[in-house]
Amino acid sequence: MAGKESMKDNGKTPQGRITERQELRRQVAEVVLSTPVIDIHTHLFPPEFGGKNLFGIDELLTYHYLVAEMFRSAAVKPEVYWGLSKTEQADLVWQTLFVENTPLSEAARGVITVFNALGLNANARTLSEAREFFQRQDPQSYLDRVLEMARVDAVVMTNDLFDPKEMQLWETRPNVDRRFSSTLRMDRLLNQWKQTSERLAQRGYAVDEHLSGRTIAQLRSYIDAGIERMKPLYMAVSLPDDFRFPTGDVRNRIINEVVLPTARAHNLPFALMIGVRRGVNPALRAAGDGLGRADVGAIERLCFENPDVRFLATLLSRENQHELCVAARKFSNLMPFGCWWFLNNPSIVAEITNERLELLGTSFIPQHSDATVLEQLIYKWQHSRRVIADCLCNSYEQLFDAGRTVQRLEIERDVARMFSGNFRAWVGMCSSAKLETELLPEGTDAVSVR
Ligand code: RAT
Ligand code: ZN
Repeated sequence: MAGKESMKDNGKTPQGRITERQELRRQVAEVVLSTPVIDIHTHLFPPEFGGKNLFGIDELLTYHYLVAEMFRSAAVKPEVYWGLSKTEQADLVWQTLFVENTPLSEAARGVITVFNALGLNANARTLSEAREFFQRQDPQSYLDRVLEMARVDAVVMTNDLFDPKEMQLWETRPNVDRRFSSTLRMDRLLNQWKQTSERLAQRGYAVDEHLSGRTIAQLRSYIDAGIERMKPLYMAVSLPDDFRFPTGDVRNRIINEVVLPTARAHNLPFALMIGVRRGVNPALRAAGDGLGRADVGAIERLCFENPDVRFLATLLSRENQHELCVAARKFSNLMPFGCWWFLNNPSIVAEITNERLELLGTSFIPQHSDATVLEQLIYKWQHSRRVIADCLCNSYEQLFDAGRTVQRLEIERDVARMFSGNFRAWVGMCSSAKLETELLPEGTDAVSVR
């Protein structure tokens, strides 16, 4: 290992520079496993949202990632499966993927990680012990425990302001758990405008399918009211693989005339999640979505035309990941985030994280959980942290080989930047000046996180 300072027995120089690979691996793992994270995209809700707060074994096993896998091994037709009760569905998934087969897939292994973390028997043949355990839990203290286990400091929800039922919940819940922040999900606005405009018109809004008359102004004030109520950190949309920009179609017009002006007016970033092909096999319902390769040129164009708007971007196709890194090198208003959905597998997370470290240093957000069920935070973060630690270690080792050692404080700074600092700065959770003083070790030059 490189480094001209004299080596101490413990693998560190008197200045705290780490000079042994084993010691480096130990310290990086320690920092990555213990640094609190902001989970910037989930589908979780706090207990005050009642039935939307999903936790427990039946929810875990009926997660659509597992349901898709179950259909590959069980001789059950989708229409029969959907007619079962949730308990029966969970039993079938357990029997199929965990008893009759070895749970080798990432989503199935995740359940095993959760069982172990909670002290449950991962070799059980039935779910009775697990069901008893989850029934005993008090939602509030259990939430505290799970967040602590996952070392998740803050959870960002996905909130649909075009869903009247969800909006009704917001009206009656003035105090949301402070660890949960909201985002405004724009899918119904941007992907189903015809139906959404009809529903809004029925509710008395002066909007129409062709965006004529007062439609744009009405949409702006509808969203402004949602922002006032929900105090979101950003706006977000999932888009199909064939999303193009600019085109002048109705979606492009709503982006240009409603979403981007709202982003400017409220200083809110806009998150683009591109590449999903909804309903490739509709019989599988939520498990039936697929993916396709997106046009990164559309993101570049949005960033170029709107230098005053901050964009977050995650792409579903593995083939898009390198292009996204290159686009981020061109546009400092673009923040790549997460290894989304079908990419959240160790081999692919490693590949993407290495690519991002090599092209972007620490100026990206390596992961989000996309958790829908509370306990998924445990496995998704545990699995991701291990991979990220390995990738980071490799990068530091390469740096050592090139002639530079790192200190513990530098590792802590780097991980804090990726796990929370980049996001905080992007959404204005605190000023970057504050971040710099919080995160940077003494005597190190301040580097802007933006
Ligand atoms: O990852 C998922 O669970 C997907 O089903 C979607 O929720 C996706 O993440 C999305 O936000 O659209
Ligand atoms: Zn999601």
